[in-house]
Amino acid sequence: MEIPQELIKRLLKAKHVVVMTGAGVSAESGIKTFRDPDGLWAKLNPAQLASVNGFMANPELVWEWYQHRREIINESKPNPGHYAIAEMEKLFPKFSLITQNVDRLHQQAGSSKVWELHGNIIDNRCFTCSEPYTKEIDLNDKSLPSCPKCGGMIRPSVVWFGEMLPQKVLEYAEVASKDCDVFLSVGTSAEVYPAAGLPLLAKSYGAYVVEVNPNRTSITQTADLHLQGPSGVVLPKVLEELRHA
Ligand code: BV8
Ligand code: ZN
Repeated sequence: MEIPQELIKRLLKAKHVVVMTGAGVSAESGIKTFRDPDGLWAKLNPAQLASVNGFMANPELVWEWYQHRREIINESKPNPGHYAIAEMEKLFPKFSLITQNVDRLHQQAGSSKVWELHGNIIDNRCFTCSEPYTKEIDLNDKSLPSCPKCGGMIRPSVVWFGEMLPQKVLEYAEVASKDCDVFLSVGTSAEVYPAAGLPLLAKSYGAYVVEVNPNRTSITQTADLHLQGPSGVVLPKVLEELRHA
C-alpha cells in the first residue's frame, strides 16, 4: 500500500498529532474486536454484558466474561501497530494517544502516556462503595469476589454503557482533538460516543483526519484520507516513510 505524500507532508510540519485507537489496533494481537463478524459481541449482546444493568442482572456472567477476556489479554502481546504508535510519540513536538481499549497493550509497547477513555480491564473496584479492590485476581476462579470493606460485589474498572467517561480524560481528549493538526483514527468502528465524536471535532477545528481501518466506518467519508488496511501493516509503513522523508 502506498502512503500518500500529502499525509507525510502534513505530519512533518505537524505541531500536535493525535492518535485515537479502538479494538482494531489489538486485533493482530489476537484480541477479538467487538463488532467484527467473529467479534466478542457476535454471540452476546453488549448492553447485556458491558453495562450496569447487565451486571446487576447477572453479575456472575459478566464477571466470568471479563475473566475470560483477561485470560486472552494475558496471552496477547503488542503488535507492530502498537510499537509504531509508541515510536511516533517521539517524532512530534506534541503527541497525544487516546484509546478506547482497556487491554493496556499500548503501555506494554512503550507508549509513555495513554489516555484511557473507557478505563482498563486490569483494575477492579467495589460496585457498592467504589473502594479499589487490590487483592490478586485468580483467573481460574470464576466466582465473583466481594468487597472486604462492605461486602459489595467487585467489578472491573472499565466504563460501561450508560456510565460517564472519566472527566479529566474526556476533557483532555476534547482539547487535544481541537488543537491537533493531524488526527489518526485507528481500528475503531466509530460507533460509541462520546469517543466517536472526537475525529469529527478534530475535523471541525481544521485537523487533517486520517482513518486506518481495513473496512469503511461511519467516519470514512468525513475523513480526509482512508488508509484501507490493518494497522499492524499501515502504521509501520507511515513511520518508515516519515523516517526517510
Ligand atoms: C455515555 C468498555 C453518557 C467496556 C465500552 C442508549 C443507551 C445507553 C447509552 C447510549 C444509548 N445511545 C447512545 C448511548 C451512548 C453510548 C453509545 O455510544 N452507544 C452506542 C452503541 C450507540 N455511550 C455510552 O454509554 C458511553 N457513556 O455516553 O455516558 C452519560 C451521560 C450522563 C450520565 C451518564 C452517562 C460509554 C461508552 C463506553 C462503553 N464501554 N467498552 C468493555 O471493554 O467491556 S465500549 C466498546 O465499544 C469498546 O470499549 C470500544 O471502546 C467501543 C467501540 O468499539 P471499537 O473499539 O470501535 O471496536 P469495534 O469492534 O466496534 O470496531 C473494531 C474496528 O476495528 C472495526 O471498524 C474493524 O473494521 C477494525 N479492524 C479490525 N481489524 C483491524 C481493524 N482496524 C485496524 N487494524 C486491524 N487489524
Ligand atoms: Zn465495598
